[in-house]
Amino acid sequence: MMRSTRAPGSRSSPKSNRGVLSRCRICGAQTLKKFLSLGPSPLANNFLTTEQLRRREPYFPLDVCVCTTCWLVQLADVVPPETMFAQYLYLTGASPPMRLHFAGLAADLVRRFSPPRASLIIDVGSNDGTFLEQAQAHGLRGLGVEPAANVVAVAEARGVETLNAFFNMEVAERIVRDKGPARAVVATNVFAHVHDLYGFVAAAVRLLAEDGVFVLEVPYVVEMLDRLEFDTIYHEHLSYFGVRPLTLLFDRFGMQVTHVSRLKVHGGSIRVYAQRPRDAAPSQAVSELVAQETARGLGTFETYELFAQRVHALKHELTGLLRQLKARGSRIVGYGAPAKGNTLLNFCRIGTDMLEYVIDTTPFKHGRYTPGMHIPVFPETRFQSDRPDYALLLAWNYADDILKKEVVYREQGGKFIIPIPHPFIVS
Ligand code: JHZ
Ligand code: ZN
Repeated sequence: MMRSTRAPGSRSSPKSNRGVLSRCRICGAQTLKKFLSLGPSPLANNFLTTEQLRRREPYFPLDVCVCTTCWLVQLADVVPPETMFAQYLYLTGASPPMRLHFAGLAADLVRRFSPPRASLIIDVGSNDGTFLEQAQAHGLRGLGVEPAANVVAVAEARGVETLNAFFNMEVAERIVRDKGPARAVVATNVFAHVHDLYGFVAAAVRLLAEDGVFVLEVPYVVEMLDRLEFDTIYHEHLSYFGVRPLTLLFDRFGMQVTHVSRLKVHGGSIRVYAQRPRDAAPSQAVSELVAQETARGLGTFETYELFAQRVHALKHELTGLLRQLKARGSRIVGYGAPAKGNTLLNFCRIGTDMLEYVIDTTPFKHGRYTPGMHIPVFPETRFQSDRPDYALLLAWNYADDILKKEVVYREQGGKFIIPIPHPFIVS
């Protein structure tokens, strides 16, 4: 199903099954303007087995555009979703802070909307059922929709009923027929993965009861720009949302963004609530964030050009620091093997000459190699027994928790390198 494209640096024209967008995926205008190219890149979650190391790896362009009409930041290159999501190595529950986060989301839903007992809650892109498990603990009825069969098996094993499917109108119709309408449709860290945003929202609206609420969580583009989180750019993430483009999108469905709150997860995200207009008036937070986005320059192309310049400067700073440490004979490993780590490693060309290995808590990733740079991934125990001089914190979004967890390593002289927004060493 998946065809190989060019290797990095190769000049041959890319052959691939990808699609290239000429119109903005929200407003439809032909006003996409490229501001950053991260080069041909492998798929960020395509951790390779030893067997796959011997074959040619698929590479796709990783160019970022902004629509100068509605100012949605987006990728024009669309890798077919089956290529990325039919099997998925990321497990939400592998990161303890995410378990806490989703317990908070379940409590928030109950507090704000007081759903009656056994109300139906649909989680789209439900992964291993971490959120629905929490919703079920509040007496709600959960149903997940998840395209990756290997991940569905993990969710089912923890008692979360999950449909193995990509979410669309047909799936929504089927759920309404079999289970009735939903009190809430939740979509966390999946909306950015969706090429057909209109089809997705139409299906969610079809699924919602009259008084239902659509709850989205997406990484916030303002945080990406402010904190130089360029590594969150990879093929899975087709859109980088601000509040303004989201209000335009929901408006087309007669839905209103009624509240937005800012969250710490994934380097800074927004939780967005959309409802039918008669259910609630928008909170002040919605207009405040839209105004802040304009003040931050989100509607000006120079803002994005400046970001691109800062990304290139960061690459030089980080690789310079790593080279300096290696020249002194230090041993360095990678801490965490998040998808975004692979954007960072590939863009900065950091390979086994710099990092001996990376460690990660996700069993699916163990024994594999990072896409592109081919660094081996080991369980955490390797790090604990080995105690290298430095750990490059690829999972920088969990810095607080990881620095606490690794207090013994740090007390024994181990140091962390936090790569963004500026390389920073923590003893
Ligand atoms: P983490 C994910 O991206 C997946 P990733 C997805 N593509 C998405 O959209 C974004 O989030 C928003 C490990 N770890 O959560 C677990 C440790 O080893 O930053 C994970 O593999 N030790 C859907 O992949 C990785 O790090 C630890 O102590 O960038 C973190 O991945 C902890 C806390 C985590 O997301
Ligand atoms: Zn647009």
